[in-house]
Amino acid sequence: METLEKKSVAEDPILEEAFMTRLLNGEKIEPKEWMPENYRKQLTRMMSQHAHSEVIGMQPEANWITRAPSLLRKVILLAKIQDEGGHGLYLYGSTETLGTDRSELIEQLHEGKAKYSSVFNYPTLNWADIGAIGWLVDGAAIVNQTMLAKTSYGPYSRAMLRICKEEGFHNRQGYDLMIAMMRGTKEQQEMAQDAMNRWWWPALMMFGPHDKNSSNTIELMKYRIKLESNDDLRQQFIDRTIPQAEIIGLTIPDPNLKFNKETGHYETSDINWDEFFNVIRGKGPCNKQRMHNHIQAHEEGKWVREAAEAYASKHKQL
Ligand code: BYC
Repeated sequence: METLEKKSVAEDPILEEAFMTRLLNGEKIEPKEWMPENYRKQLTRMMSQHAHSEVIGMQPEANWITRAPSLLRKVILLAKIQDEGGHGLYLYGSTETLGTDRSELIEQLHEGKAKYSSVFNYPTLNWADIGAIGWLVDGAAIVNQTMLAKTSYGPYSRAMLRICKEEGFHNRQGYDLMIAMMRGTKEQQEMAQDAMNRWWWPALMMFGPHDKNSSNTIELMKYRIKLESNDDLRQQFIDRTIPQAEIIGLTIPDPNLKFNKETGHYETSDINWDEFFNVIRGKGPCNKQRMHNHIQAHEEGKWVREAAEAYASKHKQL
């Protein structure tokens, strides 16, 4: 695919001031408009990481397609996984508008230069994990993405609007699955609690490190790419999810959890940050497997890309 010409110049205080004024006025920035190089770099990093997460995130759920307990659950799961692939496509497309070709973004992922969400490096061990992913992982993603729908970059913001609508369905089907398990046998209830125990902390880690350790937040907020901090978003997720767990009889795996009546927020134990940093450095339980599968699928799909390119170039000549 043809790479868009990069329009920015590295430093230009006058253009930068005009750019910042546009951001303060709540204007969206569009692909061919001038933007500071750091704005482009931060967006490319974050959006490509987001695209990779959507696509890698298909793997833990796909693990259960052949074992879904009913035709209805299988159809729902297939539709959800297909949606995640579509989200990856919108996001790669949006990222390309910043001037980096998708093949380069994928190369960065395969070389370990680009990240994807830590949460997808955990295994799906029982059927209730599919419920926990929809309810907790998509639930965390929605909190983050509802904020990103107001981001300053037009193509990212528009992709988020559509993605959030689909994530709403994903979240709902996950919670519905957990409700069904909690209404089931003692064994099914134990499976649901086991899934809750294993996915709660990784879901909280999705929001990234504490604000004081978040190297990118200040610049991202200055450029109105991110409008709220990691800790603020994480707190919103905690506050809305705990009552949902309690109402269906699930226990949050945190002995120190308490509700602070004065602040109106739940307080949790601190997250195991050693675990988080290990996972994002490639040492989580499934990092190797996820990358191996992605690289293999990419290589096996080479002929499709070649055929599509040959067709496109022939079509251009006609
Ligand atoms: N995992 O300065 P910080 C989905 C990295 S998928 C891995 O706070 P930032 C779904 C961070 O990149 C939806 N790495 O970063 C799909 C940085 O390293 P670099 C996924 C993480 O950017 C299928 C360093 O740690 N959502 O819904 O300010 C099935 C310091 O962090 C993580 C998105 O991708 C992490 N969790 O904030 C089901 C949302 N956290 O890059 C569901 C878009 C941090 O400097 N992304 N790091 O080397 C974001 O909103 C932000 O990038 C983050 C991090 C909140 C993730």
